[in-house]
Amino acid sequence: MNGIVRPKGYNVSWHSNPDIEKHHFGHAHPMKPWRLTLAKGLIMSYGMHTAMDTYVSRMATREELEDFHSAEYMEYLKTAKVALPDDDNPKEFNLGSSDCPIFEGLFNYCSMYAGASIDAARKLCNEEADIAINWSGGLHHAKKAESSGFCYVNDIVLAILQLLRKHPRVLYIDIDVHHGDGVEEAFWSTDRVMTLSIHKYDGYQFFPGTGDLDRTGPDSEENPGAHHAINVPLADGIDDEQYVWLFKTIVGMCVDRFRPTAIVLQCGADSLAGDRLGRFNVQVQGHGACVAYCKSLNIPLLLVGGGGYTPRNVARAWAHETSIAIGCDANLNPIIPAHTPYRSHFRHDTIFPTLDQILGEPRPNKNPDKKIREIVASITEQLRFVNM
Ligand code: TV1
Ligand code: CA
Ligand code: ZN
Repeated sequence: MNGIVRPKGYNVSWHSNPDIEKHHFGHAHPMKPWRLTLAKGLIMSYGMHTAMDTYVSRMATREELEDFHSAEYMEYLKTAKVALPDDDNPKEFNLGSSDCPIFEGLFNYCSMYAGASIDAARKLCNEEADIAINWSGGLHHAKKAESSGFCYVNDIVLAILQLLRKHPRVLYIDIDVHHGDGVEEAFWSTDRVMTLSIHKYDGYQFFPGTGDLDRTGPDSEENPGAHHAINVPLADGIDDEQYVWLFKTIVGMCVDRFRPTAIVLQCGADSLAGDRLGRFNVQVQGHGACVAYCKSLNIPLLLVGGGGYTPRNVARAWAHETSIAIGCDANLNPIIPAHTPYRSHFRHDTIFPTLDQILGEPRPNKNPDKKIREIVASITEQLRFVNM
């Protein structure tokens, strides 16, 4: 079976729940929890579940959710009723917008993906796992009392709050194509969390419209969180070579300067080529190289999902990244096993469907190397203000 062996003395925990996958945001909505079913099918057909501690995630409690979110917002989220299309929608807490619809089972969906991230963080705190994985999490836009950009509950913030009980410093890294604004804002005023987001930024249009290079945290004498927000704004079409170089260079500098004792990596797969919403040219290999680099730092690592709107490519990336976590990536046959559920979804043209080849028109690369080097220079300067 593809040579999957459990690594000795190294534990990976995998947190998932099939109930999460059954929710629907609505007919035309790009967020499809079903992509998690596709990813799980791939992970299991390769036999990777045998090399991990697997947990069926539970629902987060109200108390746990209110570690970050306001009680009023959580009450509204729990009782919000699915609106009829012709209803005059009040949109309290931004709920019921086209991005954040109220759908059947919404509160259960939110509690389950949050419960999985909280449990995953606790596995790291108890040293029961070296890497903990929740592909259903990573919903980085949610605010204390507001849903935003397909995100209702911020499982990442909740997980980092768990890590902070034990860990003095947490580095948050976000490779989703969108700016990780909700996590950045939540830890805006503390020097115990450094946030780093790489994303598409065009000044105004691309969601959420924030994340320019000079957004580094409120700069004031009294604020310990000043300079602890790092933003890497990019243009369309960045390729693997530039992306992976930038990632390793900047994460390397942040680790040297900040010395995190835990890392949370949001692995949003909408930074891949061919994504329905994203505009980058990153391949499964390049996306995975970011995960491999974080693993190589030998710091407790939490992997969460995030965006990703071309389901077959999301499944490819997260299956590949699961194999990197376990350390069996080199032993995988790139041809997707014959018994994989929904295998036909991975087929393109006449060739055998493979794990790492994604289909997508390459987009013209609008990122000159000079610009990439200027970003690194600017962050180098910023990090001089981070004192440990
Ligand atoms: C319903 C049906 C909703 C079709 C939303 C794309 C849709 C989008 C839809 C969409 C869509 C956005 C905005 C809305 C500004 C707002 C999980 C007033 C084809 C982490 C969230 C992107 C990304 C939100 C989430 C963005 C994540 N883009 N079709 N909505 N308007 N919203 O631009 O970071 O990946 O697009
Ligand atoms: Ca990002
Ligand atoms: Zn995204």
